[in-house]
Formats: sequence, structure tokens, C-alpha cells
Amino acid sequence: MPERALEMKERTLLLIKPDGVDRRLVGIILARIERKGYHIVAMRMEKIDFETAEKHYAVHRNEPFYDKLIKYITSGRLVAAVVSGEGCIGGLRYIMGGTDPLEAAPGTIRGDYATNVTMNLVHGSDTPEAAEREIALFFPDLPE
Ligand code: IDP
Ligand code: MG
Repeated sequence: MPERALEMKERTLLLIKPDGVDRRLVGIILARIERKGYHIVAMRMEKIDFETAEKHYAVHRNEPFYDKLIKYITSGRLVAAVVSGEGCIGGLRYIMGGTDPLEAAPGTIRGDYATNVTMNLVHGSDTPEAAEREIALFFPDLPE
């Protein structure tokens, strides 16, 4: 079974944002993702610089919340991980819940553990193209 899951091509980038690390929710968040059946195939903890943050969130450049978002994501250490498994791009976002934790369903990470739309604990890539771009940004040496 593990071999089969590792062969599945789909993979996505997970970030446990600085509030998740600060609040010691790393273990709980990773446990939920692993229990779903996904594999963590690469993982690192780091405080990212502005350049990486700006590249990662380039699509939000013109949003009113952009400056706050960049300040938040660079405010402390985060966990970046590559998650692999069947349907994991959509599946991870389903486990995470909606962007605004006040509207995220109970049972999701954001629905259960967060209240603030900026500090919403986690990031998951939203498309296969975004996943490959974001994985390349955080894990440039990872084989395809
Ligand atoms: P997502 O993380 O659910 O994919 P996006 O729309 O891609 O949500 O937004 C990226 C991040 O920007 C969110 O996770 C959140 O941290 C922040 N954000 C999104 N919308 C707002 C907002 O309306 N106000 C403040 N921060 C926001
Ligand atoms: Mg997004």
C-alpha cells in the first residue's frame, strides 16, 4: 500500500503557517493529513524571506490584504511540506476547510482551530500547475 501511494503522481505543497507553529499545532495538522492516507514526502521548517513570500503569493499582489499577508507569512518559522497521494490537491484543501475560518466547516483544520481570515494556519496548492510551481519554489532540489 505505501508503494502504491508513493507511485501516485499527484502531489501538493502544504504550509503550516507561522501561527500554526507558534500555537504548537504542527503535530495535529500533520496527523490529520497522514490519517487521511497522504504521505509527507519532503518537509522543512524555516522562516522565509520576503522574496520567497512575494513569489509564493504573486497572484495576490493586487489584493487589499497582500501587505498584511506577506508580513504574516514572514513573521516566524513555518513548516513547508510536499504531500503526495490520490487526489491530494483537492483532498488537502478539503481537510483544510474554507479560507475564512469562521465559515470553514467544523471538522476541518481551519474550522476547528482558527478564527482569523489572515491567520488561518495552513496553505495548500489549489491546482496542479500551482502545486508544481510552489513545490519548485520551496523544494528546488526535489526530483519530479
Ligand atoms: P487559500 O489559502 O484558502 O487558498 P487565498 O484566497 O489563496 O486562500 O488567500 C491566500 C491567503 O491570504 C489566505 O490563506 C489568507 O491567509 C489570506 N487572505 C485571503 N483572503 C483574505 C482576506 O479577505 N483578508 C485577509 N487575509 C486574507
Ligand atoms: Mg490560495
